[in-house]
Amino acid sequence: MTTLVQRLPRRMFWAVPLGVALTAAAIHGVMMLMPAPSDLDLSHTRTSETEAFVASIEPGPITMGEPQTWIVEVTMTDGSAVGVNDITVDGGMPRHGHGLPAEPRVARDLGDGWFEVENILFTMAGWWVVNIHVETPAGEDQATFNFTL
Ligand SMILES: [Cu+2]
Repeated sequence: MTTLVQRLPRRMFWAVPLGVALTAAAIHGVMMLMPAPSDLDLSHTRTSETEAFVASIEPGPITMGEPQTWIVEVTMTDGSAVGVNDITVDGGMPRHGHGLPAEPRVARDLGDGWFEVENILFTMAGWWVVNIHVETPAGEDQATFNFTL
């Protein structure tokens, strides 16, 4: 059995990586053009995946291209306290395959489960997610917030 590559004349070998690259670019292009799911939950209070906590965000008006500072409230379902070092924030654009263009910082513990998160940046229109991760005694859990800009 001969493969496609073996049957190609040697001077045609460039066509293989080019074909792979064009296919990948086409798939990426189609993904980028797909609209966000119509049933996205856009609420500002979400329960985490394993229901270890509930997170609420106060994003305020979002200005594209300017780092945002959000107030985030994290309430553990079991009533335990959560500290600034237990929380990380990340996100990205699911349809574009890239993360946030800047790394958010959980900058300050405001007390009573409230935290200030700096450096949340959006740089293009489309569907974004922001994930609040909390390290719990049972492992890591996350709550996901959706935004369409
Ligand atoms: Cu993007």
